[in-house]
Amino acid sequence: MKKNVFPEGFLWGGATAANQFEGGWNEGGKGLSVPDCTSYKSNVMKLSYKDQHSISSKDIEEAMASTDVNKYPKRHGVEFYHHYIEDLDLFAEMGFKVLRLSIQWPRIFPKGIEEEPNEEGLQFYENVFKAMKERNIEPLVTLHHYEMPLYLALEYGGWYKREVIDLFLRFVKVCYERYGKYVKYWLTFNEIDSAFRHPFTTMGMVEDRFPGKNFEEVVYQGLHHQFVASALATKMLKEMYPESLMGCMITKTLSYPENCDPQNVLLCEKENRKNHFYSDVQSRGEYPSHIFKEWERKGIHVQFERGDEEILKAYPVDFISFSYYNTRVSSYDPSNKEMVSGNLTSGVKNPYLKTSDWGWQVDPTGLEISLIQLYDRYQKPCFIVENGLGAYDKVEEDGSIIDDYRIAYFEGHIKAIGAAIEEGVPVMGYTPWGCIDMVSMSTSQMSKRYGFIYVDLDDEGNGTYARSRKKSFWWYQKVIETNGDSLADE
Ligand code: BGP
Repeated sequence: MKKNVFPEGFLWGGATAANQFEGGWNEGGKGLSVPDCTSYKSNVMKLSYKDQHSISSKDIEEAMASTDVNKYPKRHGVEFYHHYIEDLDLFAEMGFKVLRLSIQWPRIFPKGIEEEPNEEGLQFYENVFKAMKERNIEPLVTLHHYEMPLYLALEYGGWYKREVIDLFLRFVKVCYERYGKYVKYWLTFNEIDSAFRHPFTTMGMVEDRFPGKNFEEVVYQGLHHQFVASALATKMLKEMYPESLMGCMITKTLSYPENCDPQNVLLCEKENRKNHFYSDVQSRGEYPSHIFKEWERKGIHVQFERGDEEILKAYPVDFISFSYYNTRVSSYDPSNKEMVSGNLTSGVKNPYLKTSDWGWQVDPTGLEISLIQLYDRYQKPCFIVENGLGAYDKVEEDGSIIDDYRIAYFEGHIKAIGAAIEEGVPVMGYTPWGCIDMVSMSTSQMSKRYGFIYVDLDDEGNGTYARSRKKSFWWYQKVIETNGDSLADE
């Protein structure tokens, strides 16, 4: 990589989500959130995908009756709620220009249906935004990062009920009114495409609560409501803060064909197109025709109300944000082939790639391809709002953590971003996931660590929550200080 590749004002920083980071699950008037009910299973790595992620009404009842924070680790997160000054100081020391964080809906509207917001919850985020301003850290706010009030999941079938759009917009309006002066960059739904991978967390939907219904149709209906809500939240932002910017957020699951057999290439094309369906709706403002064809084939009916299509068209997002962890291989005949998993997907192993401790395939070049693909498709600026390596870290006797594997991972991916910029892609910024260790979304483990900052806490909830700097902390500090030039060739 050459010097001076990253533009002036490039937004270097890190990414978090309240449900994995914040803790304070029953403090400050907060209501129960969907992820407060996802449990840690000590044998999680041995379980099948289905057993890792399935949730029933019975599991939820059990969770509601329990005050255990170690069985439900997202309840304690890493206690940002009580450590936010210390954490923001550490981010500022690294030189962060931006911090991605989410506002938990049930902290502001505990059940989601109240007429008036919960002042204590509002005040908490206001304190955080003020403290960020004092440290010159720009917020990038996700309005919905798997954090629907549990009440709505149980009483409304999550996003299945159309009324939820209005309830969400009530929450969004309060956020804009109170925080609009601090926040310029917003995202509506985190990884909106995860609706099918984990409908409970993304949509507040539990399959056993829809007896006799085609659950795929139910999820598509909820998704349509989220698309409409996203466009209306964009409309409201433009009316209240015309200078502010709204982004969509997808999981970029780039697929490669297994080989040049046209059948594999065709399948790969279709898989990539399916991944782009979500950003197509949010950026182009219309459903791609292949989705209507799919519904026709499957006999799926999704109810559109009058005006929905106009709303989607009139209020597309300003920029394309995405998470990027791994790539996939499309094979029309996957039998007898080695399989790998990654970010709640699985596929055939790519022989050219190494895998992480959790079996996710590491592929920096795929990030350059993804940026080129997304920019060519939408011609809108791109923002990588999640990327990182979940790994086991070892604390040495002197307390240091030598995470050279993480440094190597980031070096490869940041150079790939530089290469995409050299190819003409406008990239707004880069916020590595879990810039401080936090509870894993998929496995609820603490041992799956992504951070530049270590948090003393284990999978069972033992630890002091003390923060310490890993070797990558100073490495990233240097990258930011030199605007990426520390990685340039001599
Ligand atoms: C994304 C989610 C994050 C996050 C990350 C890493 O899909 O948006 O919330 O946690 O993946 O996944 P995990 O924590 O399961 O390793």
